[in-house]
Amino acid sequence: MKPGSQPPPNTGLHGRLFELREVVERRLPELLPPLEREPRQVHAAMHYALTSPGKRLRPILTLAVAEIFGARQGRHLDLACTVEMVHAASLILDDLPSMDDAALRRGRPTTHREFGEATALLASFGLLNRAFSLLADRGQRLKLRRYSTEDMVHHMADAIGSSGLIGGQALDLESRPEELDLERLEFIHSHKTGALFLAAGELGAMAADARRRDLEIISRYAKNLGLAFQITDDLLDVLSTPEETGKDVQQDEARITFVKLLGVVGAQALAAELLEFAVGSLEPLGRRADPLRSIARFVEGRGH
Ligand code: GRG
Repeated sequence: MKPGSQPPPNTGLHGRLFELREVVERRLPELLPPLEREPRQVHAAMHYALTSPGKRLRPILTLAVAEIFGARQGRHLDLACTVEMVHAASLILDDLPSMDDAALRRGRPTTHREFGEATALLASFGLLNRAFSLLADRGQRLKLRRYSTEDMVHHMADAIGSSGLIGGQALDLESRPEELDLERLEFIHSHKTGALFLAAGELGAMAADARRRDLEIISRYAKNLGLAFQITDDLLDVLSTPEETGKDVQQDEARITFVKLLGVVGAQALAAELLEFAVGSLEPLGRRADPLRSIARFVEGRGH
């Protein structure tokens, strides 16, 4: 470690997943415009939001999926990083005063608290556009047989759009607590959180030119993983301290969450069930899907 640099945060990731996180960490800042280039404030906010210490679980998922289908890491790393860029862009928006009004994210002031709202908004759109520009460029370089660059761009755009993240977020904001039953809550979060996990997994399979039926296996796995992840996020909110999550805790007080509907034990049971489905769908891939089983175990561990 360089003198003066910070130790990596304790993400709870081990083995290959930890190594993949390191690889992503090193690459992310290299993919953004340099800090000294104008508009400096927007570029600083893009770097701030993207490189603050997150788990990098979504790009790890992309890389792990691509690896099990035999892709070489150097070829799909930047594609995996585009998923983290979209995630960082969504976190900036999610934290805004008109949305969650959060003060703290990843143990630091949220982007709008640090740079002001206008710069935070521009940084979010800057990250999204950088992600799509990279996706188009790196997708083309892969010269795949089964998938086109357009397939990748479509998948990502759909994941973010009003039938994905934006849709889930909109329904989350507009739903009155008394309208929320388990079915609606699952619908909201399979879009708001699940859609990007799905895109991350599918992008990994496409980047490795996986067969269509293997892509379907990954889609089933990633859908269940994404929803389980959100449930464990709700569990963390009640079971952890701000030091552990890096977020304002009990931020969910006014919101309906899986824990509020099902209780801690019920939410843990639902997460476990979804993860069992996720892991069950990997059966045809045999032992080579072990890294994806490790990701599922990691997610389950967060909710205890
Ligand atoms: C236009 C990209 C875009 C989005 C607009 C604001 C919005 C619509 C959607 C919100 C999506 C969102 C932030 C969902 C929450 C997902 C979630 C559980 C985030 C926490 O993820 P972690 O724990 O965070 O992986 P780290 O910090 O580790 O990356």
